[in-house]
Amino acid sequence: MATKIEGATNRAALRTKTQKLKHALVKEKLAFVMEAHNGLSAKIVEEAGFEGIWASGLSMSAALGVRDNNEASWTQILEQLEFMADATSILILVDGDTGYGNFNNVRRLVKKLCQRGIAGVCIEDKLFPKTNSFIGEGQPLADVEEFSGRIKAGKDSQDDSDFQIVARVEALISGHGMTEALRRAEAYHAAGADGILIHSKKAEADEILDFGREWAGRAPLVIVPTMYYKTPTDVFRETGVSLVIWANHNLRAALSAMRETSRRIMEEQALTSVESEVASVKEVFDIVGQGELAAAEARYLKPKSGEYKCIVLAASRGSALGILTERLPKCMLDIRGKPLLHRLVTTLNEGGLRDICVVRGYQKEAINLANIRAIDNDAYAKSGEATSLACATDQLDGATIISYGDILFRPYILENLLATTGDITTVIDARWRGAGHWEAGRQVDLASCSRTFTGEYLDEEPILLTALHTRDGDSEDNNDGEFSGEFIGLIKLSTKGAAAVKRELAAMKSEGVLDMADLPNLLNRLIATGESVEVLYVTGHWLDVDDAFDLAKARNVV
Ligand code: SPV
Ligand code: MG
Repeated sequence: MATKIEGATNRAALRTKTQKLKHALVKEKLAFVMEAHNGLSAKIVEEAGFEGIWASGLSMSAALGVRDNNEASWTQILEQLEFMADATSILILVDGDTGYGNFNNVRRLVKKLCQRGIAGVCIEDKLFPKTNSFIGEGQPLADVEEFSGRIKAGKDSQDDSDFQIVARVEALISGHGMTEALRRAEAYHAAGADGILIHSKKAEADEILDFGREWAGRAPLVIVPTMYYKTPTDVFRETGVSLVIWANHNLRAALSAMRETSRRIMEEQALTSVESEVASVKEVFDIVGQGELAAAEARYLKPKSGEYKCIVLAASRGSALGILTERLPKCMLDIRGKPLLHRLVTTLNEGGLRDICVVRGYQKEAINLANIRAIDNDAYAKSGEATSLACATDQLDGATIISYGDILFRPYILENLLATTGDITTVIDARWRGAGHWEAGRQVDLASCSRTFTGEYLDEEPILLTALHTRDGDSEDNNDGEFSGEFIGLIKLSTKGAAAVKRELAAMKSEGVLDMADLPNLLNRLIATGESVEVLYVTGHWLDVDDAFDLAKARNVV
C-alpha cells in the first residue's frame, strides 16, 4: 500500500499552471486529466470541469491525420499545444513521447514548453521515432542511464522551477517484468523525475496494482487505464495512485460522431435528420468566445457610420418665428420646397446614419417624415433640450450623434465629426464673429476651449471644451475675447460617451434640475465631472433657424 506523499501545498496559494500540476501530483486526493488534441477539445475538457488536460500524442497525431510514430514533428505538436494553452486556463500535461531524440532534444523541448505555458511533460523510456505502446510486442527500450540523462537534462532546462517532468516506464508493456519496471522507476526518480507513469496494456489492472504496492509512494504515480478501463476508480485510490490519465476518449468520441454524421449526410443527401443531433452553429460561436469579440469591438473599434444612432432634438416651437410656427414646429418650416428637418435627415442619411430618432413636442403631428422614429416629449412647453434628450435615453446605447432639429450643415462637417476619436465631441464654429448671430445681439452658446482655432495643416492635438456660456450677443458687458467659437448644436458620443451622458441625465433628474436644462448645461456638467469633451472646429458652413432673419437667410442659401 502506498504511503501518502508529503508536501501537498495549500490549493489557494497555487497560482501558475505548473504549481497546479505539481499539486495534482503530490496531493493525497486522486486527480484526473482528460485528453484533448486541439484548442476546441481543450476547451471542452475545461468546460467539463477537469483540473487538467492530457495532450495526447496519439490523439494529436490522429487529429492531424497521421500515425503516432512521430510523423508530426515536435514543432507541429508545439503549435497544437499553443492553441490549447491559449484556449484554456487549466493545466496541460503533454505527452512528449520519447522527448523527440536524446537529452539535447529534451532540453529544447522543455524550454519551449515552459515558454508556452505548459505545466509538464511526460517522456517515455523508448527510442525515437516512437511507436504507440499498444502496437506490437517487445518494443525496444532506452538504456536506463541514457534515459536518466534525458530526465536530468530536462529538469536542468526548465525555466519555471515548478515545471513537472513525468517519466514513463514501458518495461511492463515491453515484457520485461516487474523487477525491471521498479528498477527503471527508481532510476528515473533518482534522476529527478517528478512522477512515474507506469503503463500497462493488460485488460486487468493487476500489474499496475502490484507495481503501486511495491512502489509504495516513493514518487507520485500516474496511470493510463485505457486497456484496464473496467477497474473501478476506487481501486486506484486505494493503491495510492496520484493521477489518472483518461488518454484518448475525446478523439474517439469525435471519430464516432463525425463518421456517423458524414455517413448519414452522404446517404440521405440532406441535413434534416442530423440537425438535431449535432451542436448548433450558435454553440460553435459560444465555445470560441464570439461574444467576447463583439464586446471588444464595441470597446476598441471606431463604429462605422451605419452603427451610429442619431437623436434629433426638435420639440420646441421656435416662438421667435411668431405666426410662422403657429401650426408647425420650426423644424418643419419650408426651406425652398422641403421642410428643414427633411433636409437635416437627408444630410444625416447621406453621412451613413440610418437610425434616426426625432424627439417631437410642439405640434408633434406635423413631424411625419417617413424614415425617422419619433419619440415624444409631451412636457415640451415646460422643459428644455436636456429633457427631450432624456426622453430618448433608450437610443443612448452605443455611439450616438445628437443634433438640434433646427440646424443645417454641410455634409463634410458630419463626415469630419464621425472621424474624430474622442468620447464626447462638440462641433464649434471658430468663425463665430462676423457670422451674424453675435452682431445681431442674438443669444449664442459660446465656447471656452483649451486652444483657439489655428487653421494649421498639422494641428492635430485634441482640443478640449472647458465651458459653454450662453450670452446675448454684442452687448457691451461681454468680453468676447475669452471665447473660441460658437456651439452649433451637434455632438458625437462614443459608446462610453453615451453612457456618461445617460449617467449625467439621470443625476440631473434626481437633483431636480433636468427640466429647464439645455445641452450647454449638460455639457458643462459633464466637464465638471471630469469627462473630456473635445472640440471639432469648423469655420462656417452651417446655419440655424431661430428667427425670421435666419429663415430668410436659410431660404436663400440652401
Ligand atoms: C497517448 O495518449 O498518446 C499515450 C497514451 O501515450 S497511450 O496511447 O496509451 O500510450
Ligand atoms: Mg503517446
